[in-house]
Amino acid sequence: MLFDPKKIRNIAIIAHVDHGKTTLVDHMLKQAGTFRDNEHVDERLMDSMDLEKERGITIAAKNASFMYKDHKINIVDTPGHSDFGGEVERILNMVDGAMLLVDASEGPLPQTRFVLKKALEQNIKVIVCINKIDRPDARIQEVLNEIFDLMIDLDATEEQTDFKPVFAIAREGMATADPAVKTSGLEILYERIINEFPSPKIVEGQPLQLMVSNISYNSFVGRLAIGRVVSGQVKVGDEILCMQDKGVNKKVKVSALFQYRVNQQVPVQEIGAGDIAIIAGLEDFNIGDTITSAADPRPLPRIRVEEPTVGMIFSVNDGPFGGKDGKNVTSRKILERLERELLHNVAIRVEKTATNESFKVVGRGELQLAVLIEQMRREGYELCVSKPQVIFKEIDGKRKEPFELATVDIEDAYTGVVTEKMGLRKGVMTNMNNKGSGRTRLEFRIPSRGLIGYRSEFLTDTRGTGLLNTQFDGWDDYRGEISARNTGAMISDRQGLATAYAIWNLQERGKMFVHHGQDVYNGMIVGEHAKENDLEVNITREKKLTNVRASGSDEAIRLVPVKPLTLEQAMEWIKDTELIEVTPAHIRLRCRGLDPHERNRNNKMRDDE
Ligand SMILES: Nc1nc2c(ncn2[C@@H]2O[C@H](COP(=O)(O)OP(=O)(O)OP(=O)(O)O)[C@@H](O)[C@H]2O)c(=O)[nH]1
Ligand SMILES: [Mg+2]
Repeated sequence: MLFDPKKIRNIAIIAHVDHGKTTLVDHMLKQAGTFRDNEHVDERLMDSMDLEKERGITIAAKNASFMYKDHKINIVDTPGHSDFGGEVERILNMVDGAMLLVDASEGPLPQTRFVLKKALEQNIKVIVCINKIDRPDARIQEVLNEIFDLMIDLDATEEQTDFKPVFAIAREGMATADPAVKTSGLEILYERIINEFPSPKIVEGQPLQLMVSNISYNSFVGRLAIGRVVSGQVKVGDEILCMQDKGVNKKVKVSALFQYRVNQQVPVQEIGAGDIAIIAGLEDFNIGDTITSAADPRPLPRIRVEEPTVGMIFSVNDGPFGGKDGKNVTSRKILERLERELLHNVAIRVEKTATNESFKVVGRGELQLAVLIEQMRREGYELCVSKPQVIFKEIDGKRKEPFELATVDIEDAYTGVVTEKMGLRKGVMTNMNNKGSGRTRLEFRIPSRGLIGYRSEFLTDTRGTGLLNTQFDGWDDYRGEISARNTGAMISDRQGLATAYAIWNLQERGKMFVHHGQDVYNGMIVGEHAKENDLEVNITREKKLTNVRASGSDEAIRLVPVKPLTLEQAMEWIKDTELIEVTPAHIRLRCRGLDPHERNRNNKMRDDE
């Protein structure tokens, strides 16, 4: 359907992680009367992927659309976690306005800075919304000042810094111009969206141009390209040209068209300039491609996103249990899956390695890679992955490494220990702000390398009360060695079943990873040795039976309960010489080389050092 572009608003919701974007979008859709009164609507409707529901975070940007009065509002919910920053960067291409949400207590955090910077760079109109004003620790005026300072810091124009904030309690679906006055809905937010965000800019009299900014899939028609129609219009049956990277052009016919109604894709016959189109018919395309008229093709400039900073080696599971519970286990299957990921994940790259059995996957952060591995696991893949490694660069003959801006928010009592640990990891404090409420905010600039494996230690050090946020902050001189884990591994020296008796004997020497009755193999890591060196152990040992009963009662076997390691815990724990074996049913740790002779050689080398 052709819609008057003046009545269209294309907007994105951007913020730091957990500041309430998805919750706000929920209420915006509901209050716009998009559901029947008795219709069941899931909470955080837009977080539709399984992993999003489980983790309570948004991973992929998603479109929706609703009507407010006679206006059509196309809205994109974006992820706030910095590892998924690439999603935000490409989405800003599709919109003319961005609603910046800021938590009334936490204030602007690293990802707030990142998304605001990207929006300002693209000259997108920003409306500031202070959310969660119901929090007992809300500090609205201070947060407003902090946002102002951030804008100045990012070289915002006078017009941009002269913002008029909205205040909200997204969870209650309420927005207000005055935090002291409660309202009963989001009226003011809708009004500001249609009055302050511009209608889409349209180049008149030009043929069809659309940049693919998002990708979706429909089991009837296949892969779908999503983007804003910059000029012209598109109809079912049209001949279009998909202009790809490196000058590759493909001519195809539009087989179907869809538009969003709330979060559903509904078929339409034609879509005009300014609106968001979902196009079927092209199988092979990528984010950043231009879809344009076949008769008069005109490419749009490609989007560039920030470079990846962390990589992991993904390889075939060549352990003795390989193929036991996965259905996709060959290197060919793994490569196919990774190539499929590249089609919609702009922030990930796959590089070949010296062998055909492994690939280097690079991305924005450990969480992004962990999510990919977790998805593959659920799809029946088996693989081994290495410890995450940062990517080094050579600039003017000097070795450079990625840095992060780490913001920690902790109880005053923990500033000592956190500062010390950050220092060991080559972090330099750049800011300290005692909020006077018993909590302190510290900022560090630290090599990304130093942060790998630090999160769980940070949580332990702050008794689970600390908040740690990081944001990529450019490349800088290599800062030298950073010491790794200072404990060894307990390595099973044979295949068999772990016994309670053996675990009971070993558990005082460290932390166990396996439980009684679990299958183990030669070279599998069954526990953490509290000392620095690795320890070869027989975890299958049975208690010797004797004819003579001991005079007293046998010592009771009390086992410390073992929680299976999660993928992320495993990623934090392992060293370069170790691997994580990932299968649909198990996360195991193992030595890189399973040959015991080789292992002994390596151990000797370590002892000599
Ligand atoms: N107190 C309070 N909590 C809120 C409010 N809005 C959202 N929350 C809570 O904040 C948490 C995060 O909300 P989400 O909507 O998932 O946040 P998000 O910004 O979409 O998070 P990501 O997509 O992962 O970046 C949830 O537990 C919400 O219930 C609010 O106005 N007040
Ligand atoms: Mg969300």
